Amino acid sequence: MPALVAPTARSARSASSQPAFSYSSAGRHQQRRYKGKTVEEARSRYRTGPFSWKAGVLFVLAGCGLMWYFESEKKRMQRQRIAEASKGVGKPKVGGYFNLVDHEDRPFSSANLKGRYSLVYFGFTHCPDICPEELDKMAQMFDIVEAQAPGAVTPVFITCDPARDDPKVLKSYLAEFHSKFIGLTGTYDEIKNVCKAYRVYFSTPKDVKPGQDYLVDHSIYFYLMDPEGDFVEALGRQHSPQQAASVILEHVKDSNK
Ligand SMILES: [Cu+2]
Repeated sequence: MPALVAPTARSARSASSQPAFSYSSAGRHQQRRYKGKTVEEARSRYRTGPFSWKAGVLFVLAGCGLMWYFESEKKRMQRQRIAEASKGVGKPKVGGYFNLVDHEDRPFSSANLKGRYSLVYFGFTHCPDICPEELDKMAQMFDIVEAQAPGAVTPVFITCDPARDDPKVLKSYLAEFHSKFIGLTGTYDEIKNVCKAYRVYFSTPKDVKPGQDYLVDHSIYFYLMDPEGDFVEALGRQHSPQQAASVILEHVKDSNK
């Protein structure tokens, strides 16, 4: 009997699950094959079975990938809808042709903005707090955009107060915020028309005496215009500089596709 039950180290491991074989060479062979098969089966099941950890990880990754793809596609479609809706027929057009002068007293028309996105802000240099705050914000978002897409966007400040904001005033004022900002001014009527084109509320008094102090109401929006000069989206106070920059960069990326 001792020979019968002298198990090898291997068979000892699975002894409990093995039936008691009688000791014969055929039986021993069978027993080994049987054991070998189960171990291999167990191993292969562990490696490639439908519920192995690798398959699980792959499954989760594929799921995440698909979700990411559909989410980003959905967002892209939404942006496209926003861009298309603002171009749409029957919608009041925002923006359009203008012919003004820049902060260097050079002629500057809407044609100078073609070929690139532009970020257009309306304000006036005597504005006590809103314009300085918004121009700081504009400088921040412009820097973020520039870092990722250099030269993609032209930042423009159009004054609503042409009587006081001549090119020289614009130049020194805007230099405090960003060296790349382009300041635009013109005659009272030219400015009134460009405000009208951009749907900016215009309340500038017409005949102001020199030295007279007055405030100008104006909308607080950054108008994102596409390379064709069509309105894309208005970025407002609800956007942080980072969020606004992300919105701009997404549109810029869409247009490069
Ligand atoms: Cu202002």
